[in-house]
Amino acid sequence: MSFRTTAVDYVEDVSPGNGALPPRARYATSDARTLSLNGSWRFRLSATAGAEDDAFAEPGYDADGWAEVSVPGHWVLQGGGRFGSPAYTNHLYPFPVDPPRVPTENPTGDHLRVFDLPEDWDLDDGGAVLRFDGVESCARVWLNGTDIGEFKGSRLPHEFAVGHLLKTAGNVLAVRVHQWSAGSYLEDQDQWWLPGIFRDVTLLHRPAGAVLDHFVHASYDHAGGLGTLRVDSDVDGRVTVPDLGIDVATGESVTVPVEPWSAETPKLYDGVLATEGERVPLRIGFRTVELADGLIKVNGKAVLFKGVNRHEWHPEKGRALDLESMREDVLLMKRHNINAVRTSHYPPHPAFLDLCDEYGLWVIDECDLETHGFTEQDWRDNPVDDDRWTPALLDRAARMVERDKNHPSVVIWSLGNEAGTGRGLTAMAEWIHGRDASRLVHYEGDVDCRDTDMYSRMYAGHAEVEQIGQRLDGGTHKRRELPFILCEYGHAMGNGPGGIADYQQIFESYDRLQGGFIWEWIDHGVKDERYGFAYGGDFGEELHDGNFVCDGLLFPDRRPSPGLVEYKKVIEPVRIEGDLADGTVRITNRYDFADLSALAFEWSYQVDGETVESGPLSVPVLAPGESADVKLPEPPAAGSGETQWTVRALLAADTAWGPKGHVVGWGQSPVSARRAPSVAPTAGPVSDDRLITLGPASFDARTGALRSVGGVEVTGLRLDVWRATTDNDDGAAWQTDIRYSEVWRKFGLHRMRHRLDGVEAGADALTVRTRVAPAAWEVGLSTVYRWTSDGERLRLTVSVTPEGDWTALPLPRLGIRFGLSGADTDSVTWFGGGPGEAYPDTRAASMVGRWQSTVDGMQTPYVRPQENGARADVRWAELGGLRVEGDPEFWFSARRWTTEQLDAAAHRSDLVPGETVWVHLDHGQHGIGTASCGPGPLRQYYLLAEPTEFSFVFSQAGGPAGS
Ligand code: IPT
Repeated sequence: MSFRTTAVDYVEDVSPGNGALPPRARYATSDARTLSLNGSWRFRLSATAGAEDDAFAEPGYDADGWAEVSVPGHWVLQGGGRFGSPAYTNHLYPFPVDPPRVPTENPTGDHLRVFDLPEDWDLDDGGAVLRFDGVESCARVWLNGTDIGEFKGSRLPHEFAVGHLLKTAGNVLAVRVHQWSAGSYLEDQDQWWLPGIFRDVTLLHRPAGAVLDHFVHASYDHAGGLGTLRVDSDVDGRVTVPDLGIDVATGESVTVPVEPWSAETPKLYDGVLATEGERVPLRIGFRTVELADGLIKVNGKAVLFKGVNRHEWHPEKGRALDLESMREDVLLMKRHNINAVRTSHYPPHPAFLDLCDEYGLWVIDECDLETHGFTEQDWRDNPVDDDRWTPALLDRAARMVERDKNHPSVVIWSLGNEAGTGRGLTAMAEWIHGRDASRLVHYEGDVDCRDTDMYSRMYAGHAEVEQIGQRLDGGTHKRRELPFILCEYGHAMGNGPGGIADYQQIFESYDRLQGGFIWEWIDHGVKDERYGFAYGGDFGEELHDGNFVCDGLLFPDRRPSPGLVEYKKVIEPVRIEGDLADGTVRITNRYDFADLSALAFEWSYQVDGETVESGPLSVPVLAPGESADVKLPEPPAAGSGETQWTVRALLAADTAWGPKGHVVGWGQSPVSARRAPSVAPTAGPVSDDRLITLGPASFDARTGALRSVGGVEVTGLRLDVWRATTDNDDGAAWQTDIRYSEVWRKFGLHRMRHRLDGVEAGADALTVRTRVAPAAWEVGLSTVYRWTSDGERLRLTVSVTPEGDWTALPLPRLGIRFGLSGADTDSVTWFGGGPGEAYPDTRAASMVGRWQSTVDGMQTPYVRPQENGARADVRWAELGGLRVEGDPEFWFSARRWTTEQLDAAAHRSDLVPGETVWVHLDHGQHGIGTASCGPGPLRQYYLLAEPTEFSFVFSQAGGPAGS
């Protein structure tokens, strides 16, 4: 008996499918009836594609014994493990590369749903269409026992004409879904492999004379302020736009004064396309996208993309995203000053684009195409360079363009991602250019820009981007004439991304650079009882790429990570700067289209981080690009202390995406500088056999170790250079740059030993001399702790002198750590940078003020635990009854586990609070960079091993503050 049956041949066929209708424009609703077939479906899982025959598709089949799954959904995320599990690979195909063949082990889900038509659905009036918005990866469909076709193209819609098959009641819809198909070779995106009917299934009534395909052309002439509208429709009808007094026939152009659409001012006009059989609502945005003067221009102006790459993700539902999560994504983007989305790496659920139109985001709509795994064989046999696959590629391009062509937010079509180069891509670009000349075409893999309208790269370092900005990068003649975008940069894996402020500064310095898109929006962690959030490998995959799937600006539950807060600040649309001490503040409008009329400004004045006065600041309504110097009021009469101005730009009124008072941008400037704490060494150490006392402190007489300060017990105080390496310290395996965590571990910076060289109780100081060094190497840090006191306060000065050759070895951190009783240490107050985490190259959003949190609240919950939670520029901090002042300011963190435990943890669930709170006071931290996929920290953020001295003053919290 032959195992392969004709019934499953289509699975391994390079063709896109059979039986589906030509693609057409998508619209959310019309007056024609629709029936959602979402909900609970009967489900049967087989291990292979040909295991079961087609009997289940026959009416009357008894599926009572079957399980159930929710549609939309992925079966591997349902059934508590009964239906297999998710699997994650970045670019490796999780099956042998033998295109278009797939493994015999091909999980196949039979889905069954019986439905009645609503009573008033008239079967004699016109036809009906069955629409699948997304099925991974290949489906065959039967309605009432009739095989209506099969399709591939997971994140693309497929429609079938089914009117002739429908009955008023008891319709049987059977869908067989195969996890692997020839299509899987085209869908090698860096994400979980998640089979299933993961988007909506809908039955649409198509009355006689209903709209078929229609194309809304709505351009804007910025010189005249005029919009031109023409709606082409396969079925003739009329187009009305009441607010514009438009009433024209389809195919006819009309030009009227309009307000244009932009991501900043997303003006949509409601219209209707009425044919004999249907009234389709139109949401029209007038805008013109063009390549002019070597720049991407919309409505005559060059735009600067402040973008993110967005995969669809929900920690429980995978890519079966609900509307509320989509809206949350858009609102979070808008509230964090993001103005653009690349829909990496496939067209999103269509409702997401409706939201982009409505709230205002520039969209690069990317096709569902990636063949990255072929890189392992130097791109040999790459489907995009093999004519047999071209129909499938063109089908994908058409399904994207036709579905999404009426969205004003979509300004650029992208052919796909990481698919090498080849004739198939050229064919796609040619087809798209021919079908829609009103948008530009993007593909990063086309380094010569043969087929594309912009030069695009990913993860290029700062210096190279600057060179491109200066047009010194060479390349083909065509490329040299084109604008540049970084379609991916700032890899947001774990702690980071570092260095994005430096990128932004470069983007803003050269016209050719039109911004970039952070990789990526959200961590794809899977909610998991064992781990909190699971990542690659947690489901026993034989091949996987670990936590590389958690590299977003949002945690999997959509809580913003510090990276998003940083990005918000870096890309803020209004810049507030200047030496505020001279009483003026310079405000710059960095929008491309909007003036500042939507914003209200507010000044406040802080003494020692506490606001003593605030008030409104009147700022002229600046046009895009304009600046003004605005006079601040007389500074309040404040006593001694450190003083500063803070100026904020807020939403003046509620908007569609943010409430009145939402902070859009801010700036700060010192007025009078901080006075460093000084302690006159009036008390001297007093020793007995066991203890040395010095002012409020006691020390072990033999080791010189601090035991207590002002009654607060302190353990384990010593120099610390180690941090639990971040994903960016670890770097990607393929990086050619130095991967610092490897070097650090090689030289033993995680296992430094502390040799005691002497404890000297002098007249006015206790001096403890040590050498801190790793086994096996001659490098070391000669470290002297010098303790003095004025009787009430205790000052520690740490002097560090590197010994041996450290030139190639920056330090992860340099500071001290010590333990406090966990039971007595919970709330934390500090004056310095906050409220969130910051590191040398991720500190733009760190605002100087008085902040309060708890030890637990100071932790950043990276899915894979790693160094986190440092607060920058801390003048003083209080916790566990202790007050610490820094000279100079320091990096402050505290946690209920040691750095070693943090370093060893693979998931949050590995972090078990101990009895001690470990406090870190760091003089320095090494930069973060983005070497998990991209360049490491810039040189200026290196923490070099150099002779260094820094001090802390300890006293009882709440005691006399004095400085
Ligand atoms: C780049 C991919 O385009 C993206 O999908 C993602 O995998 C990202 O990297 C890393 O998270 S490809 C990279 C190897 C340059």
